[in-house]
Amino acid sequence: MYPLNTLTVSSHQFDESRKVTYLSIIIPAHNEAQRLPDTLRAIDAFISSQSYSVEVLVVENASVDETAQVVRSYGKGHQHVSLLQEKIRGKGRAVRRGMLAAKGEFRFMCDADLSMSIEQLVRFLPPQSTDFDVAIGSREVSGAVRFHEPVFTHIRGRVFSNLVKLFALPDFEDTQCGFKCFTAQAALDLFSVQKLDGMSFDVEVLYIARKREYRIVEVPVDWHFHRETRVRMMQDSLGMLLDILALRRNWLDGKYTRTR
Ligand SMILES: Nc1nc2c(ncn2[C@@H]2O[C@H](COP(=O)(O)OP(=O)(O)O)[C@@H](O)[C@H]2O)c(=O)[nH]1
Ligand SMILES: [Mg+2]
Repeated sequence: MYPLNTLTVSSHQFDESRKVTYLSIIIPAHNEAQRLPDTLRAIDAFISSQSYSVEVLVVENASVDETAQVVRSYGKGHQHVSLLQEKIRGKGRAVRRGMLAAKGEFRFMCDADLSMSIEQLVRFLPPQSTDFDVAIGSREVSGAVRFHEPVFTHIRGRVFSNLVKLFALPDFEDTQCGFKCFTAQAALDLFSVQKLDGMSFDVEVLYIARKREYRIVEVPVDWHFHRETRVRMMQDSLGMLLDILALRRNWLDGKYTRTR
């Protein structure tokens, strides 16, 4: 691990020969051609105010819009931005690909809609968060604020959270926030055995992390509801419930045994 104060050059002056990437920002993107340009610009503005090296990996799969082209063209003028692609749909599949391909000492997954402003990323890194393997954004812990969330959406989310608590992770109030930071070691260890390709991969990753006694911290976030969603209400919700019920069985069956 490289403490912040050992990397004193700005990201633009960064000495490539040291080959140290401090932070990887991994953005899963499905049909995000509209939202991504603003997001990439906001991330770049944030990066330019930080004193360490950052790479941005956008992982696209199965989009029917211009997501890939948007990222390719943005990446031409911004060499720290790369596009990775998978053929088959699934947020879990995309995040796994990004986490395993990343080079950063810290690997941060980040929803394309920036429902949490990117400036809050500093809350997930030293010196604000220390002694962790996994730092998860939470909209429920003390200090978190939700803006403009419709009541029904909130209730649906809470029902899901309570099912997660009951069947898999009793200690966490919010496993689904799209902003989570992993140390390189935790990312490689967890995502190399994690299997779920869809929206419930967060629960699976945290379940394995808990079983392996990783240090998991919850980071309060200010989170803004965005109506536009890639979640398919019936299909994804049902799939997520079945996935959660399968987790403990998978663990008992040794399906998460380390491969290296
Ligand atoms: N690569 C990829 N990203 C996905 C997929 N489904 C959702 N996402 C991304 O996951 C993030 C969260 O999606 P969003 O629609 O904001 O979910 P919500 O906030 O829960 O309604 C966004 O960056 C989406 O583009 C998928 O199948 N593949
Ligand atoms: Mg969203």
